[in-house]
Amino acid sequence: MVHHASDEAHQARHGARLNAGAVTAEEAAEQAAALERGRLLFASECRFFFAAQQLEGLPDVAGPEIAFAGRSNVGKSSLINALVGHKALARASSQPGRTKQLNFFDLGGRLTLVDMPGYGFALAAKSVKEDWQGLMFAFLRGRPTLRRVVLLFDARVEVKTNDNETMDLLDRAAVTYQLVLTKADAVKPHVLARKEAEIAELARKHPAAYPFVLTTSSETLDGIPALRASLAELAGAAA
Ligand SMILES: Nc1nc2c(ncn2[C@@H]2O[C@H](COP(=O)(O)OP(=O)(O)O)[C@@H](O)[C@H]2O)c(=O)[nH]1
Ligand SMILES: [Mg+2]
Repeated sequence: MVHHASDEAHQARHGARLNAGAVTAEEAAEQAAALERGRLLFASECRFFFAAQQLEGLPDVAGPEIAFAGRSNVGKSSLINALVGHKALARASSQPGRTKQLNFFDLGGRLTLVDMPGYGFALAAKSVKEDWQGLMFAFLRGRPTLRRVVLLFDARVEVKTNDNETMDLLDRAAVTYQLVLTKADAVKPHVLARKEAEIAELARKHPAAYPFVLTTSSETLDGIPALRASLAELAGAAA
C-alpha cells in the first residue's frame, strides 16, 4: 500500500480505521504497524522544557508541535500524562484554571507536546482571563511549527460557545485539528454513543477538523494507543 504521509485525507481515513477496526489483512497489518510506531514514539523519554506566559517568550521554533486545547478541566494534562505513561508529568489539577501558561514537552527529540491553558474558566479575573486566552489564540493562529491541535471535549459536558469559537478560529487560521472525547469511563455507554455522534457531527461541519473523532479515557487508557498512532504520523525522524 502506498503511504502518503502528507496526505491529510489519507491520515483521516487511516485514523478512522484505527478507531473502527481493520477490514482487510493488509489494513490490519498497516494498523498494527501504526499502533507500534505510536507505542514506540510515546515510550521514548518525555521531558518538560519550557513554560511560556507571553507570546514574546515562546521557545524557538524547531520540530513539529502538537497542542492540546480545550476547556478548563476537560482533561488536557491527564491525557498528556496518559499518552506518555507518566502519572504526573503534565500537572493535572482538580482546580480548574490553574494552568495559565503554555507548557512545552519534548518527546524523544521528535515531537513537541504543548499543554495549553484551558478556556472557559469563569472564575478567573477578566483581565487575567483575556491575557492567557489572548496568548492561546495568538499561539494557535501564528505558530509556524504547529502541526495539529488536539481539541478535547469532556464526555460529561455540553459543547459550549467557547468550544465553537475555538473551532471557528482554527478553521479561519487553517490549523488542522482533531476532536478527541475525554473521560469515556465517566459516562454510561448510551450517553457516550450519543456524545460521539454529536462530536462527529461537529467535526463534519468544520472544514479544518478531521472528519473522525477519537474517544479516550485517561483512567482506563481506552483510545490512547490509537491517539498515539495518529500523532506519531506527525513526528520527526528518529535520531
Ligand atoms: N474519570 C475520569 N476523570 C478524568 C479523566 N481525565 C481527567 N479526569 C479528571 O478531570 C479533572 C481535570 O483533569 P485535568 O487533566 O487537570 O484537566 P485540564 O484542566 O484540561 O488539564 C481531574 O480531576 C482529572 O482527574 C478521565 O479520563 N476519566
Ligand atoms: Mg491542565
